[in-house]
Amino acid sequence: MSEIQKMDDDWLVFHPDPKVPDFKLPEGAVDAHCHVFGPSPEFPFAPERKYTPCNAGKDQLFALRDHLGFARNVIVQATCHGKDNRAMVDACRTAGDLARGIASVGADITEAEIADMDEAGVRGVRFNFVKRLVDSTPQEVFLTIADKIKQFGWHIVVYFEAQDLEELEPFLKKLPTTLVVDHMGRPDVTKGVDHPDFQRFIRLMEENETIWSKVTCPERLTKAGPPYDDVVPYPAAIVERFPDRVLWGTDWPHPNMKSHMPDDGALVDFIPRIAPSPEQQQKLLVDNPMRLYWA
Ligand code: 0GY
Repeated sequence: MSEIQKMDDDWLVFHPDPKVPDFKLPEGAVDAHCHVFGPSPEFPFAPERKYTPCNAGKDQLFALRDHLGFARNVIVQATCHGKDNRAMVDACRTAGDLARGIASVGADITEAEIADMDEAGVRGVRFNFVKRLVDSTPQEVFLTIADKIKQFGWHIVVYFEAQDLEELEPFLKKLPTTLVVDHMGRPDVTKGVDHPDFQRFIRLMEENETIWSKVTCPERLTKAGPPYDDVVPYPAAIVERFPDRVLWGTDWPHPNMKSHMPDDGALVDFIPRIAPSPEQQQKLLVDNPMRLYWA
């Protein structure tokens, strides 16, 4: 097996040789959270980026999809490309019906630009509130964008950390589309599922039927490391309570991972630990993403 490499600023390059998963994905499974980085110089990274990733282009993503046994991808615009969606859109166009995209846009986005991305397979925008990844955006800007994209039937993906939910909640409730929360709102897994922070997130989903969660990124949330035993109770609780509003993805190529680089095949093997029944797996991996992105 080739060795995992380090980037200059200490974060790791994606796993070069992931295992074939032991868990057999259901037919038509969707990797609903992954990215493409470059390759630069064809698709340069944004000047305002907070990190510079390795190149990880569409061909490598599609090879991983086939290796793991997925049928489709949802490619999420990463902050290192800012609002320049060309790499993501190009990957969607290449994949045709096998990929959908989530873009990052400004309030000046035009209807023609949205229509063009829609035609390429983009189905939503991402609002990022994680301070280490982006400079803060005024709420009016997000509301303007939301107003423009809702006419296309798009939805909004939001990325925030658990400690920020209390302050963000009133704003999230103003957004007029389905909301998909990245990585369960990043719970602190040392606190336990009964902690008020995680219970706030559960209550948010309970009270708002338009809010979905990606039950993703054990490798980011863990303190214990692989096989991520400390993370299991959090996604398992969400899948159990909200089986029709959950999505799963690899998060390949795993930006900003410094502690360890996950084996993507081992991440797939994590799925039956958080969604034990075949019914839950079918909803999580096929029915839910197909309803949200392909209907
Ligand atoms: C993720 C998580 C991260 C990065 C980004 O867009 C991004 O740069 O999403 C992170 O650093 O937590 O979902 O890939």
